[in-house]
Amino acid sequence: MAPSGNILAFQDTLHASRNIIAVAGAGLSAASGIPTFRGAGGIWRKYDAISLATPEGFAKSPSLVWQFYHYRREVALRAVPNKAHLALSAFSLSSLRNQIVPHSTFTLITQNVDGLKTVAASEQPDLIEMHGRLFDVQCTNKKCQYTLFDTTSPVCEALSGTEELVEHGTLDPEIDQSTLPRCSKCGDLARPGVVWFGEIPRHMKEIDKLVQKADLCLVIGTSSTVQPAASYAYEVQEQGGKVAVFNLERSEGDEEADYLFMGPCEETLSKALG
Ligand code: BJW
Ligand code: ZN
Repeated sequence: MAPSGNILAFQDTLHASRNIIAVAGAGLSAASGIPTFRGAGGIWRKYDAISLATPEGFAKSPSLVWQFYHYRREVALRAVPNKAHLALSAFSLSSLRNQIVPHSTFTLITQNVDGLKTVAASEQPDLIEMHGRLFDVQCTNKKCQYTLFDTTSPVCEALSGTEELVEHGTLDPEIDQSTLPRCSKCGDLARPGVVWFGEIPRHMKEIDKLVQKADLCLVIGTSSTVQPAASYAYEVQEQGGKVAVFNLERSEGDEEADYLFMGPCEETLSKALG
């Protein structure tokens, strides 16, 4: 059966749910001015994912990868949460949510690394950043692995101003490694604390438990092309739960959803959760 776009029917399902998860992607932050990865205007249209978002890419050129992530940090630092973040923040507050959905739990599992949901509310034990965080600076030395949450702008002097190169699509491969971000404990080269292709996402055990008990999965602003996040909705449905997709465009597997709300999630989400 084709997914329903009926918001009242969705709200009936929402009210009857007990363990709700949301799986979010780049579309959640698009209205805050943070580019998505795929599709029109997506980062992977301009830059090669294998060079910039794999451990092998970093090993080959830490300089190129740091310029890319420095640029992304600067964009995220200037961004403010949009209406979709605010709707999720409000819904995550148990005092507000339980007026709509009594005795329920809610966890936002985000693939986004921009930290924007974190900025939107103060009380957030229910946020899982499965692809890490842009502002984590992580030691590459396996024996150390120290990670510092650091919002310093720029993250190091050598990267200052290189954001213009990124905007023009020309990166400088020549930046000396010794001037790139270093571990504040052991002094070795640091890397962005994000999860690249081929790496295991964060908090997998916690996520698996949440997915296994979820009876409703909201899929928000993700192309649902990257595993394992793309499979959570399917798993929830397999165990008898419901799935609602909020996306500007059609996304992978959305024809199987119970509900499909096409349009900017900053509009559709506030209506659906309101
Ligand atoms: C809006 C909107 C608006 C816009 N309102 N909507 C072959 C087959 C199958 C799998 C694999 C394979 N080869 C390798 C794999 C695994 C691989 C994978 O899935 N690759 C596929 C691409 C094929 N996955 C991994 O390697 C992962 N690790 C893993 O699998 O480990 C094994 C393991 C798992 C579990 C247990 C044990 C072991 C790691 C994946 C890491 C992904 N990293 C990145 C970079 C992170 C750092 C950074 O930000 O730079 O994560 S890649 C990039 O894609 C980023 C995103 O989080 C991720 C997902 O993208 P997202 O968020 O969906 O963005 P878009 O741009 O794709 O979509 C945006 C959507 O928004 C669109 O639909 C728009 O329409 C919509 N939209 N405006 C509503 N206003
Ligand atoms: Zn270290």
